Amino acid sequence: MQAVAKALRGEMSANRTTIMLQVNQPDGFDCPGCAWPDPREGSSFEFCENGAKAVSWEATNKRVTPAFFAAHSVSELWQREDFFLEWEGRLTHPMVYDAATDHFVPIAWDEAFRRIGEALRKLPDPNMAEFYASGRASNESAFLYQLFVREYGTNNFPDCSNMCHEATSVGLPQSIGVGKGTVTLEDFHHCDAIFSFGHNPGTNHPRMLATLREASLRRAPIVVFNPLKERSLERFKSPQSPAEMTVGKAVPIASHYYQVKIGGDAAVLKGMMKTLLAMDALDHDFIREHTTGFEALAADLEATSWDDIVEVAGLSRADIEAAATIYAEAERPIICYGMGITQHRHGTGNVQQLANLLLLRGNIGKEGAGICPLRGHSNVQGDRTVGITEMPGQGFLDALERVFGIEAPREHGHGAVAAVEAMRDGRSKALICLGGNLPTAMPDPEVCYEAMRKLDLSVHIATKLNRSHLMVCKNTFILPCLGRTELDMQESGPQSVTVEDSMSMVHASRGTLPPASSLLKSEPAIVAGIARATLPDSKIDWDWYIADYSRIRDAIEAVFPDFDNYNERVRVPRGFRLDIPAGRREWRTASGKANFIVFDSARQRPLAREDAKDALVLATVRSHDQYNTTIYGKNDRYRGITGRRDVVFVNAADLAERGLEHGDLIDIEAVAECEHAGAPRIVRDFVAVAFDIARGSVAAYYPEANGLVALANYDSQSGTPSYKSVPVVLRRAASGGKASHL
Ligand SMILES: Nc1nc2c(c(=O)[nH]1)N[C@H]1C(S)=C(S)[C@@H](COP(=O)(O)OP(=O)(O)OC[C@H]3O[C@@H](n4cnc5c(=O)[nH]c(N)nc54)[C@H](O)[C@@H]3O)O[C@H]1N2
Ligand SMILES: Nc1nc2c(c(=O)[nH]1)N[C@H]1C(S)=C(S)[C@@H](COP(=O)(O)OP(=O)(O)OC[C@H]3O[C@@H](n4cnc5c(=O)[nH]c(N)nc54)[C@H](O)[C@@H]3O)O[C@H]1N2
Ligand SMILES: [Mo]
Repeated sequence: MQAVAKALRGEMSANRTTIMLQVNQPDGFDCPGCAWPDPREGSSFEFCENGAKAVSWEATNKRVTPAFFAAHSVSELWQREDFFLEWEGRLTHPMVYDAATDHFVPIAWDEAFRRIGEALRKLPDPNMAEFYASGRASNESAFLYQLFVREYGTNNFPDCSNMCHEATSVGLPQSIGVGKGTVTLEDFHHCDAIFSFGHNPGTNHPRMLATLREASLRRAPIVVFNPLKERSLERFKSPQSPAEMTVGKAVPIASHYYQVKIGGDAAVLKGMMKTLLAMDALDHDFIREHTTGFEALAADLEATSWDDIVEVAGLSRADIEAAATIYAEAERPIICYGMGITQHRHGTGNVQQLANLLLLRGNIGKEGAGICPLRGHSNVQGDRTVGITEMPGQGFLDALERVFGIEAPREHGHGAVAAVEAMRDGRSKALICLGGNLPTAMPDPEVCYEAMRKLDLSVHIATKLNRSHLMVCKNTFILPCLGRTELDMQESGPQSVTVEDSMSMVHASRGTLPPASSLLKSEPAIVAGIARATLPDSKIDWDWYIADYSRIRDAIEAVFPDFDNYNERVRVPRGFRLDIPAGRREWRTASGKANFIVFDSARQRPLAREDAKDALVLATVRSHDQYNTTIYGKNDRYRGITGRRDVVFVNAADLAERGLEHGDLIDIEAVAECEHAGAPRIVRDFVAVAFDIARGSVAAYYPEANGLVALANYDSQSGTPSYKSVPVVLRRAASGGKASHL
């Protein structure tokens, strides 16, 4: 709890601090930190230092007012660190960029809406506008947003999912007919083994540690595959257990920790499946009754040699066989995974191998077993559910047309990479952002920044100032909105919104704090304001929906039968679960069965340019002190880093082989096969940190290392950027020095 108290101190006044008591309570607001669900009884929020940081970051007493913008020009703000921009506090007034003075100046809401509407109407084609969404938006704001955009006439919905779990959204429907996890929190109480691939829960889903601890205490094996030794996956001290806190005895988490090479998971999974085949540890009845593609999978596994598997995985055959044996002995295993699986050139293939492994033993659709993607943003899954997607299904569009009398565009639109490419090439001229920090989160900042500056219109609906707002173009607006913690008062009274967690539970969230400024509008109200001004002949009475959000929920229910009785069911504490057909062994795939999907091994040997000797593979990761592009501080407690973020974690033997040492300043050059020699992509003067990480694998922080990731380097199936497989070479920095501190 000490760390939680520290996270709050100085940020919030005493009465604001009591807000913590309402986080993730049935009548309070949903924690904006992550999408891990809460138990039916009580809340595990008290565990969560990083949830506390996310809440206090939003509930800060500091303000970014027109006086702040008058004092700082955009060029000056551009020179400041990302940390400074957000640290200055909450946005209070709608602002517009004034090129003559290079300052943002206040503007009245109606005038801002009018000018935005005019600019959008002026575009020759609605497909020249991009409508980004980050995953904090509630179901209500996301639904209205997509409705507006489709009535306007495009399916250009780049969103943070495109950089995150798109490999899940694309991969799992092909495998099991649904792009979401199949387990509930309850299943974790019944499982007898947990396999964890490529996620770091101590930092990114801290409340999950309570669940892992409980499983460890009842001696369920927890098998971890991660190139880095992440301390919170090794052991955990529960703040709720006096014995663990005072005597200092931590509970071990991982029973087995395998340091797979970056990008080696598909090989590991193939090795595990090959072992199951050899042991004949398969559920033949399930395979016969519920699946297709087994023969092709088996043939491919036979044809794949152990030598290849071992080389790509970076693990011995004995280790992989041991892991497979634990899996085979479990009656009810759960597989959890995060960005270490999805953010690769073959992210979709990775996800599908996880599904294959489960299907071989009938481990989907039975209590205590299944697949568990750890979603990122607290409502990223819900935003997708209610229609934020560039690839809408025809049935959904039919329903929109039927319910609202609009004509929905049928052609698929742009995801995040395609949106940036279109802006870069001048094919798109407007960008509206419902939250987030798109160009900072994307690969290749230089390309993204330039693309932003070429637009005719950019609009940022945001709680805090960030770098994307400073990439100004002809017409740039910052529209300040209410956050989760704040009271949302509309004509019919205080409003609740709803969100969906990683396990498909939909529940209400109601803020109670007085808004950071009397001028703030809610996200749904801002979307409605833009819609009204853009579509004078709209079929939709936008203000009527804003007066009472239960009307928006009724509309969601009318479009999606799954939300049957939405307003009633969401009143129940903790809400209700959306149907996951695969969870009851109903496979909504084209074949009507669950599909084994063969991993094309050629895909795992991509990466480096031919002339690149000596390449290592770099993953960009989060520190303990950040929320995506929001940097809270420069420490990374569990990895032992203090006061800096310009570090690169390298195996000591890999350093020695290059004549380098811990603390040396080094330059990192990306050598992806899509890079042109002669146009080097380099970050300079990073500090080498000798770390317990797999040989051949290195790691650095996001977003500092984003300059190494090429926009063209993504998973061809899902479009997810390969933030976690960038081939690089390391060399002593031209400056030649050593870090002053580490
Ligand atoms: N406090 C906090 N919470 C957050 C966030 C945050 O930034 N801060 N972000 C939110 C969001 S949007 C998301 S998507 C999630 C992200 O949550 P995570 O998925 O945990 O995110 P990352 O830190 O990117 O890295 C995941 C892990 O993958 C490992 N890894 C890297 N490459 C590989 C590989 O090839 N194979 C395997 N097996 N492992 C690999 C890394 O060592 C790291 O431990 O967290 C959400 N929650
Ligand atoms: N190299 C590298 N790049 C990555 C990743 C990686 O692992 N490595 N991870 C990727 C992933 S998984 C993701 S999800 C993306 C994240 O990309 P984004 O979701 O675009 O980025 P965030 O940093 O979460 O956005 C932060 C901003 O959101 C705004 N904000 C906060 N709360 C609210 C709110 O309630 N409403 C509104 N309207 N705005 C709000 C604030 O202005 C804040 O500055 O980054 C991706 N980029
Ligand atoms: Mo994410």
